[in-house]
Amino acid sequence: MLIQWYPGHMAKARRMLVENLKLIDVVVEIVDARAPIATRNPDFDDLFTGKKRIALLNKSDLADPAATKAFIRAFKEQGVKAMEFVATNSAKKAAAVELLQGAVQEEVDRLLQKGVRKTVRVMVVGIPNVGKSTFINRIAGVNRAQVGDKPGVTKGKQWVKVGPYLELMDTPGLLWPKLEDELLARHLAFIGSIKDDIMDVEQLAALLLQELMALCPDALTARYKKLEAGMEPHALLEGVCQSRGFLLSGGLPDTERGARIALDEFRAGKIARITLDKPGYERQDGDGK
Ligand SMILES: Nc1nc2c(ncn2[C@@H]2O[C@H](COP(=O)(O)OP(=O)(O)O)[C@@H](O)[C@H]2O)c(=O)[nH]1
Ligand SMILES: [Mg+2]
Repeated sequence: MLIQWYPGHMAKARRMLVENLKLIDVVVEIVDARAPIATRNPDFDDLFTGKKRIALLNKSDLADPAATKAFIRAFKEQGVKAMEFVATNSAKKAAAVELLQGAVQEEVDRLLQKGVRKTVRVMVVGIPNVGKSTFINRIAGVNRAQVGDKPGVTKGKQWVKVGPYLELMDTPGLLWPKLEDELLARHLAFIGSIKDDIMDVEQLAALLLQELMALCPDALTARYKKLEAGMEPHALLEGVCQSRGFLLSGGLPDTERGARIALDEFRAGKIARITLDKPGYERQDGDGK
């Protein structure tokens, strides 16, 4: 399904992360709350062995709140500290800073007894477009990390100081070499973590509409009035065009326009707050080897 999944610059970025690991006290992995399994990089288990790790379920404003809570419980059961977050507002900023610093509190206290105030260094990692840079800017309170609405905006390494004793390192989005799980691949594509220009958008939108019809039929049919349960994926896409009057001369549905609109509206949270992944799902790829 996907070409150019693991471009050369990612292998280079991975090496850069490894070289900087010795400087790091805590690793914060940002995942997308709409797909907390699909947006976790399975490679990170090997890469960050022995490091303190925190999972941050970002964009929780777009996800189903009950599902987010279930995922946080599941992370905690695996021994991973986790919290939900919305990097585009400040509501949980203080709680996040506390979680970051608390992750190495023992070491901070130990050094303090020797009269040394430790600077906690946090590496912020994750796949492209989950909100790493937005998170750093939120925590640091200034616009210092570059933010983009497309994957791949953060190219190099970037340190950002948050007060005198906390530093965050922004990193480029990292994927893993083999994406073999079709369902998770779709979820990544639906939320926009894979560049659209390497996929067939019409096929992608049709599959998204099919999945939404199963997950939230009421919200979907309320937004696009011509849709009905039981329609085939391509018929759903045509139904979006009919609902919006996206017709070409001759009356044929403009499915390319319909596809872009359906994807954009889903990604902006306009259909409903939806979580695509299910807690407990066992991934079929990416053992990192
Ligand atoms: N709705 C919503 N959008 C977010 C959130 N965090 C980041 N974004 C948006 O997601 C896009 C990618 O953010 P960016 O920080 O560049 O991602 P990065 O590639 O991981 O550094 C931008 O358009 C952000 O405004 C969030 O919590 N909620
Ligand atoms: Mg970035």
